[in-house]
Amino acid sequence: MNYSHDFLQKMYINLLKARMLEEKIVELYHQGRVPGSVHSGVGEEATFVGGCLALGKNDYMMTTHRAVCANWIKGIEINKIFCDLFGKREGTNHGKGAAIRICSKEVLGMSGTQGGVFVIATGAALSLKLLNKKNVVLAFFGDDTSNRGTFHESLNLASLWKLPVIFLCDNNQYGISINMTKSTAVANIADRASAYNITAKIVDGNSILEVYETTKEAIDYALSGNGPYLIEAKTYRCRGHMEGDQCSYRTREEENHWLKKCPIKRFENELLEKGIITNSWIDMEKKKIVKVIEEAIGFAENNEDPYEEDLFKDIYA
Ligand SMILES: Cc1ncc(C[n+]2csc(CCOP(=O)(O)OP(=O)(O)O)c2C)c(N)n1
Repeated sequence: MNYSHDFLQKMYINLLKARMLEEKIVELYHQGRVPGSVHSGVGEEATFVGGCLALGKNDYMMTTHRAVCANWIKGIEINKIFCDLFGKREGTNHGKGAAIRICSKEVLGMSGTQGGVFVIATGAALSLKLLNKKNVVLAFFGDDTSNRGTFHESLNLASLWKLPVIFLCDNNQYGISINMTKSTAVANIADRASAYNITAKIVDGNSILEVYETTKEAIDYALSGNGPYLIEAKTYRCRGHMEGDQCSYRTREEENHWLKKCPIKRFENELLEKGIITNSWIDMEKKKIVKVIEEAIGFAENNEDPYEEDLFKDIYA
């Protein structure tokens, strides 16, 4: 596909935003400023950003516990994201869910319960179909989560009812400390799609262009009434399952091998070689992002803690 320089620059800026946000969250966590747990998405940004950029404003997106950055790219205000991270009142979950339960109209929410994403995304796609809306749901999920029953039940119904849902697996090869080869009976998550008559494609999850183009293809496919689509993006979780994990279950060689495949550096080099961006432009864009992030942190730090009477608001029972 041919892209304008403006669009490629926009993609790169979004990759930078994702990386800088993920790194900032890690830093704040280790300073004791983020309560709860942090599951960093460093290394997987091309998958999250490529998928989100393919979506329209009224398409839905859903993530797991890992992709805080995807929420920013999809359109949630950064001030709100930091309020969530700090457990403040003006966060999307009003101080009730910290880092892994960001939730708003643009995104259906992060699912900290492994497998929740499939049922919620499939249900949302059913409502889009019943309401005759020309939109899709993009559901990110981890490789290990495809071992849960909800994956199989949801894919079956989504296929049977031809629902406009795209299941995008960020296959980072690990479920906590277990390599996929020890937990999962198939070599590729995409292999599971044929059991439900679902079209699937494997992409390089560290290539933003591959993820973006395939997600666009999947959206066209779903909007033409063909039903769901599964994308498996092969990538790597550069940090531990959660902050504090020493990663004693894998080798430093393996980590270094993947560090060299950094999705941001890779796209940066491609654009630099083509003269689409320059080093001084990169510095300028980084400074702008630092400012936005620092201002959002300031906003959140000065935000109120939830009130006692907020405790039972926005919950079902
Ligand atoms: C129902 C349920 N069972 C177990 C857990 C604990 N748990 C949290 S993340 C995780 C592994 C997830 O692996 P994967 O789906 O590959 O996503 P990743 O963490 O690699 O992004 C597990 C078992 C949970 N959150 N929910």
